[in-house]
Amino acid sequence: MALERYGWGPFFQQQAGPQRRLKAGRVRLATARRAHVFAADRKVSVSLPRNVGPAAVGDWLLFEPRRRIARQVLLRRNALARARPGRLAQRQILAANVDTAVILAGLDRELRLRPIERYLACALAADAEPVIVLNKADLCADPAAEAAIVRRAEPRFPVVVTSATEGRGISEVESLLQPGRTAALAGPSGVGKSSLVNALVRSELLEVGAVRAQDRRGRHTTTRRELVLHPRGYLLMDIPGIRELLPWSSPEAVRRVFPEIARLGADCRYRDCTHRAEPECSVRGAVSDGIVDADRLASFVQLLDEQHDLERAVEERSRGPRRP
Ligand SMILES: Nc1nc2c(ncn2[C@@H]2O[C@H](COP(=O)(O)OP(=O)(O)O)[C@@H](O)[C@H]2O)c(=O)[nH]1
Ligand SMILES: [Mg+2]
Ligand SMILES: [Zn+2]
Repeated sequence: MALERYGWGPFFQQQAGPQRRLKAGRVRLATARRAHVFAADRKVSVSLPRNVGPAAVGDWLLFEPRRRIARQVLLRRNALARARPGRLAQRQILAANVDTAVILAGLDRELRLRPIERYLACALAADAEPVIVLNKADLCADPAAEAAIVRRAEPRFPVVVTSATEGRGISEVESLLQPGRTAALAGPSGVGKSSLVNALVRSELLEVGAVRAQDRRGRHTTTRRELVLHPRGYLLMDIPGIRELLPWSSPEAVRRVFPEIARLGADCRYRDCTHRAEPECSVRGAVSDGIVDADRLASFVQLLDEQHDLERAVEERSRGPRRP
């Protein structure tokens, strides 16, 4: 069926049921009141009534074809999400129904593993397959050495070196993407997400902004999250403009980002060891022995803290406002 090109499958079919009155569409981009969707045979813009609720890019919805009104946003298989900045307990969906999380870093500056770990916490919480892309290889003296560092830190995930502007490594990225499956591009502003989408589509579909020369940070040019169907059949989602990512993840998913630390933690003297100052901490022991990187442990501890805070905030919120 035509909808399968856009990632439709049994999970959504079951929710839609046998009815024929409503049509299904996948959200390409959305505002609070409207969603632009891929329907079976065309692109449609539909209104989003308040009772239907908000839709995120990548969501499936059912709409009345004549009146172009959405009637239901279908449950999503998964989502990449973060805590809304300044509102800890609120989840902001970055991309819905994602198969592959393409996590970008820029080789035009000092390599930082910490942001990659944050995006991994999002991806693994969603059970999306991570792919790490090191872009702007043309601005780096030794991209292979940088890639080796990332592969050593994250041996489980593919690491691809690209230059979106020079077309390098693009086919390797493409080899990791499959027809009917959705890849979301995530990473700090200015690393080249839109450029990579462009390089993959080989046309200037999205506006690409110039990096400010003095600080190399990208301008926030893509303010919309748009889903694109590539001629080869895979779907691409550009997640724009994230300055700081507080992953909407879980302590359990964070442990999966740092499996070697989680494993070592089982040997700590205290079951609930935070690996900070407790005696007989096997994780800190491994840091002393040079087996675990101290910064990586600090990152683990911080991400875990954040997720515990998040859990508490959500729990408090669900209990409602406190009485004086
Ligand atoms: N030299 C170089 N510049 C790049 C590369 N990829 C992106 N850029 C530039 O970096 C800036 C930000 O790119 P953009 O795709 O908008 O980043 P985004 O914010 O992640 O979407 C633009 O000026 C791009 O031309 C690359 O591989 N090499
Ligand atoms: Mg962009
Ligand atoms: Zn410990």
